[in-house]
Amino acid sequence: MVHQECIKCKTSYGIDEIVYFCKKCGDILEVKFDQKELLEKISGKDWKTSPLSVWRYRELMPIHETTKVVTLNEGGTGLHRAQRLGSELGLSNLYIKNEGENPTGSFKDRGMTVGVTKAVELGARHVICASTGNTSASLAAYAARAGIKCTVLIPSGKIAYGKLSQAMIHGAKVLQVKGNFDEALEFVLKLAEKHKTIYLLNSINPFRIEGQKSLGYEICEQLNNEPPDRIIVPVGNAGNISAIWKGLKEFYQLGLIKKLPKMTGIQAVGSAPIVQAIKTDCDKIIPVENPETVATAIRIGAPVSWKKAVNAIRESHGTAETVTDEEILNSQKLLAQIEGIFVEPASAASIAGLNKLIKRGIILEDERVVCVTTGHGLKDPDTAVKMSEKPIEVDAEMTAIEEALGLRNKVSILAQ
Ligand code: AN7
Repeated sequence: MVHQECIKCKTSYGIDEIVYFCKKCGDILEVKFDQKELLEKISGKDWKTSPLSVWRYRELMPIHETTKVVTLNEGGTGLHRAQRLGSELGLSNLYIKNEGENPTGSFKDRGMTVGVTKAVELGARHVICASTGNTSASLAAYAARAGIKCTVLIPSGKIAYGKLSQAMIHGAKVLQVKGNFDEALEFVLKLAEKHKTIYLLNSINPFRIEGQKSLGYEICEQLNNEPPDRIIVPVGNAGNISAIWKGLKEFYQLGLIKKLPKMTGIQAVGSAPIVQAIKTDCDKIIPVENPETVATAIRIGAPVSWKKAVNAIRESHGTAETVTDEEILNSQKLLAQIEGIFVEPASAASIAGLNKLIKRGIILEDERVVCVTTGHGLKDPDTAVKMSEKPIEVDAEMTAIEEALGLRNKVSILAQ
């Protein structure tokens, strides 16, 4: 039977029990399916009959059959062959899985459609999260869709404007905590513990991870069930890389794919506790007290799902790498300018990481690589404007416009 299970001591909890940490050992939980039951559920099922989306995989989601789902058509994002970027970086088979194409502009929607559906199934009337921006934007939208109350705690000053505007317009109660994301998360964990009517939807909630695992399924299906050699993911709180790995492993266990990609996590230099743990082969992370990076989405010093992420990277024989703010911004610009894909800085960390790993000789020219770009560029317009060529102000006159475009001389020569 499908159940929630502690990742450490394996204590089991029902899927209708509201529990965020193991009551015995305090570790985090994951949803576990019975292998046989899953095989029965999907046997004879033709995946191709419904469109590529999170709910194409309904049988693989821990939601009761009769439950009405809360959806805005999430998932089914493009997997774009990036030939020009590939040859620029020295790779012949590069793909971009562009999660900015989701309803609220980030991969978080995959988790929220399942998480908020679960909340409604459990009878919750009030949902909450702490967020660096995208989680709050997504939760606010899905809570609005479900007609339930939403509260979000964000670090003051440091969240991108696009994301803040989303949380606000969807009617969430927005609290700007005078502190960083990690402090905000501590408060929501305590709030959910203390006030049982508030349902917590950070990625500590294993139902969110279930929705996000569809990202792994989709990559496989978009490549005709021949997974890439490597998937590169920006890492913050570490839910996404863990979720993708869970999805890939399930597809493998179901016999749908024959090999597993190397999971590769990228963090910003100023907030890289997971990279540190991987590089020093350590079994614990050392939280970063004051995380800093231009990629505010991944400005997280104490990732709650670090253990799952470290497992995913080690089990898959992948790796982890840091990138500087400068490398992130250069990659964001490059992707926008030679592939036409506009992503937010955190997302560009995957491209910056790829570049670095190719230069270091860790990724070879013939590897098939998928970079996940996690959020849309319009989430953070300020950063994009700051780093781009400024608009040229001109008089409303043809001659001035031609002059600005360098067309003035040619025209006058022709006119003579
Ligand atoms: C664009 O919104 O944590 O490693 O509170 O918005 O699963 O945390 C955002 C994370 C990568 C990192 N890219 O994913 C939040 C939040 C973007 C993001 C991440 C985030 P996780």
